[in-house]
Formats: sequence, structure tokens, C-alpha cells
Amino acid sequence: MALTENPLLPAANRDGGLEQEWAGNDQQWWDWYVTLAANTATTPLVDGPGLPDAAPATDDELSALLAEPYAVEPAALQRFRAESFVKLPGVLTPGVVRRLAERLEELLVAEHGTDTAGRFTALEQMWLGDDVMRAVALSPRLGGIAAALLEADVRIYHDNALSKEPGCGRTPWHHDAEHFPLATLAAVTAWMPVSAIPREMGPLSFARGADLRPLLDGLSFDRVGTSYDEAVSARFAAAAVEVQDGPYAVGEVSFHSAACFHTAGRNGTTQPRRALATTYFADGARVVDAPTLISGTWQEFLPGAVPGGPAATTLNPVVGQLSP
Ligand SMILES: O=C(O)CCC(=O)C(=O)O
Repeated sequence: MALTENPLLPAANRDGGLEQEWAGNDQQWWDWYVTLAANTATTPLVDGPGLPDAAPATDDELSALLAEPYAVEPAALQRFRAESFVKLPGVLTPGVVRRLAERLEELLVAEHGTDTAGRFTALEQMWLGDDVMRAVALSPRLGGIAAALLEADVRIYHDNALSKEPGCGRTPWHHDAEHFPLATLAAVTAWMPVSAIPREMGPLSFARGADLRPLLDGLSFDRVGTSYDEAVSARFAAAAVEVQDGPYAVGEVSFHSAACFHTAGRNGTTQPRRALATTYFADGARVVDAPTLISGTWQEFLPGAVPGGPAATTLNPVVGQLSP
């Protein structure tokens, strides 16, 4: 039977539809959001892969790598166009990944403490207060890849840390255009694991296809239960859509477009599944006319921007250029 209420939906959002502002904070958004995923697995947790077996990069080494261009091969660009995502090897070195993992651990503990068992804990806009995270968010290497994939100069929308603690369940199926209050599909998210991510840890997983939205015609988002997640799964299965749910090697980074449907499995390991995610959008984009509940705390990422107006605030500098 369909649920009629969800205790993690802020009281101010319990009546009405999606056409309202999210009334909670960003962490409350994630705590609610993962309840919208169907879960069946309860297998015992297995050991995680650990952190990369490399000395952490110094901050100078980290900044130098993140400033270095990365050549996006024509075949990778073709895959991105055809499938709406691409996984690129060796974007980060093991030492840089190790440094990011260690810094992220400090930031997460400072914000959320250590009593986080089974949760999905998040941080946003880390770049505003932390030098290491600023080097990631404003990285010419990562911004350059985003620009090459979107074939446009790109602005940053926000940065993110996404930590699935051991045993935390799936991330619901979605595509980011549902969430971002941006009136464009020309947006892309770099998802950067801070360890290897084997299958049992719940890697980000992608439905292959340039634009699968027509398969979901008539489906409405379920803000209290798991029916949307289940229906997306069922429609993809019925249409034999292929899902790429493979592991990530250390240093591999995926880029998925706002049109790409994606999900992530349960973290079935004893190690937190952690990734940094930075979202970029093509310069010139505008804010949609009516941001919704599932746009979360978007005003923090576009302060002062108004519905229908340009998406180009002081917190959205151009960080990647098509022809630098
Ligand atoms: O990390 C996750 O499980 C979800 C992340 C995601 O959906 C995204 O970065 O677009």
C-alpha cells in the first residue's frame, strides 16, 4: 500500500505537492531522500577496500595535479554523448585520493560527529571554508573535463561530500534535472570516490542512454515512499535498459549529465562509501521558473538568484573553459 506520510519530511512540507521550497537543511534533505529508495538486501557486511595504499599527497602536490589539464579522448566524449555518463581513469593519483579521504574524514567528523551509524551524511559548499576542498571545486583539471563534455564554458553549481556509512541503503533512482533548479540539461556532476569502490560498497550506477526520460512518461515523483524508485527500476527492466554498476578504481572519476538516470547500491561493507561530487553547468543557464521541494537548499548555491533569472552569482565562478 502506498505510504501517505514520511516522518523525515519537514512538517512544513507535508501538505501540498512538489511545488514548494524545501523547509529543512541540506542534511535533513539527504536523511529524507534515502528513505525514498527500496531496499531488500540484508547480507552481512564485508570488509571494505581500505584507503589507497599510498602516502597522502602534500597540499602543493594536490593543487598541482588539480591544475594540470586532463585530455578527454574523442571516444570518451562520444560515450558521454551516447550514454549520458562516462567513467574516466586516472583523473586523480592515489596520493591525492588518500589526502582527500583524510581531509574529508576530518570535515565529516567536525560537522556530524561519529554517531552516524547507517546514515547518509553529507556536506555542501566545503570550498567556501576549506583550502583542500577549494582546490577540488575550482580545479582547472576537473572543470576542464566538465567543459569538454558539455562543450561549453562551465560554472560551478556546488560541491558535495556524500558519505554512506556501513549498512546504509540504496540511493533512489533519479536524474539530476529533476533536482537542479537550472533551466538546462547542460549540467554535469563529477563523482570522485575517495577510495576504490567495489560493487558491494554501492558504486554510483548509471542507466545507459542519451535521454531515457520518455520511458518514464506519466510517472510522478513520490515524496513519501519508494514507488518512484521502484517504478523507474521496473520501466528500465521492461525496456532492457543496461545499467553500468561496475566498481571504481582508485583515481577513477565519473561524470554524469543532468539527463542521466542513476542510483547507488547499499553500502554492504564495514567502510564508509565516500565520494566528493562537484556539479557544473554551462555558462548562460538560467534558474527555472519554479524550483521545487526536491531542489533542496538551492538558494545556498545560487545566493540572490531568482526564478527565471540568470544562474551566475558570486558563488558560481567559471571554473572550466572550452578553450582555455
Ligand atoms: O552518492 C550517491 O549515492 C548519490 C550521488 C548522486 O546522486 C549525485 O552525485 O548525483
